[in-house]
Amino acid sequence: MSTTSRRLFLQGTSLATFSAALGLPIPFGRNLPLGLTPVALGADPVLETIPGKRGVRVMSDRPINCETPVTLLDDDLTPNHLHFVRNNGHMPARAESGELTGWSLTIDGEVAKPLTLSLDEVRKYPTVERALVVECAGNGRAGYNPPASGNQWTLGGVGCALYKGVRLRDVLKDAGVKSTAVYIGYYGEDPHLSGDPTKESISRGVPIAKALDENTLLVWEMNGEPLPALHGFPLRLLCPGWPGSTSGKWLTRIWVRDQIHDGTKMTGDAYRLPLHPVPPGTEVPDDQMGIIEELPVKSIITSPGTGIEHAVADALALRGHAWSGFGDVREMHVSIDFGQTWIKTTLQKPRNKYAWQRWTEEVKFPTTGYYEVWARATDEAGHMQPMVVPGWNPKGYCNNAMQRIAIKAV
Ligand SMILES: Nc1nc2c(c(=O)[nH]1)N[C@H]1C(S)=C(S)[C@@H](COP(=O)(O)O)O[C@H]1N2
Ligand SMILES: [Mo]
Repeated sequence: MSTTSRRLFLQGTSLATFSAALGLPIPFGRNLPLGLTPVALGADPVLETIPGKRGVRVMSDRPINCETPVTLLDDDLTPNHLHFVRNNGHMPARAESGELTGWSLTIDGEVAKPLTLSLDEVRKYPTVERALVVECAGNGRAGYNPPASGNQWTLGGVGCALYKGVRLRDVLKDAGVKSTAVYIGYYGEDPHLSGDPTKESISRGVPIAKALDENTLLVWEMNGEPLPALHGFPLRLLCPGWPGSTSGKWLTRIWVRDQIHDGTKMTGDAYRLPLHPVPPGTEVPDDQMGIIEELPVKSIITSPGTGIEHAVADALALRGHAWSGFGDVREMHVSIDFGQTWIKTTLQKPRNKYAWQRWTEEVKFPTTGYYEVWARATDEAGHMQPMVVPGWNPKGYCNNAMQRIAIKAV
């Protein structure tokens, strides 16, 4: 081979590889200098924007994962363009095209009468509208040490949007759930990252009791709009209070199982915590891990942002939200003296169960200097947020440590 033809050969090989990895042709590929990797595939292959999102922090774009800066989470209802995204696979073509032809939802397994429903048929069940928190179980992962692999969520892997849909229980009752039913498993249309059509990106579920809970929904609308492509168009499952991963997007099937669902990311250490506390960094055998169910009580400070300067003569207005997988939040406190004393804040009732609750408070600082505001929620089950990161776990789930912000009183 001549030097030129060898160069062209190498160029062709790498272009084909790049093109496959990007999932796109590279029209000007012949101009790409040999040895130069496309930016989108480089060491930090993160696009700064995701179509449909504004202001979010993109952690990865293949698959798409982005969190919301905590100060942008102040709305009672998180707008669609600010709601975090957690994808495990590629976006389904249907979500991007908005095409409904060929879509249906199948309910099968341990049911007397399997159902296959069009979206119009799903919509015929009694409609409910609920503001619901969706939180990724990995939200807060960045706080663990030794660090856990995966997206380094800080505080913004959470949102509370208004959803319209029907109760899953009404559909399941129509199908006639058998007494052998113990769990449901969902399937969605999102292709596996490898492109292998026999693999699912994720297929999780919940025990039948949670599936039949009146708050577990099948939803097609988010904040008054058809479910956005990134959030599961045309239909998604919502299991509020539980790991976001149980709320299957781009839903096509619910399999009623006679055993705990064993789909992708149900087994091993995925979405599981050690059954007993372990020292940080421990390797925990699979049989010592249990499935995460209710997410722990948590709160955020949405205003002010950390690091502000504040005039010591003025009261400082604090605001945020609090929520828990175990029911309503009962009390919300803040401290400006590193936890010596606590001020009970004004806490609103949730709009409905599993919506987050607004808290507000005004504090005054005694003198100029450095302060921290610590924020701590307590739920009606009596759980309180810990001051430091809770029990270390191999995948870095369920970090509900109090949020702290820095204030310079001047
Ligand atoms: N089909 C499908 N459903 C899915 C996922 C996914 O990758 N594919 N991600 C899950 C995870 S891990 C989370 S935290 C939530 C995120 O929902 P959101 O992207 O609407 O915020 O969706 C869940 N449902
Ligand atoms: Mo998640």
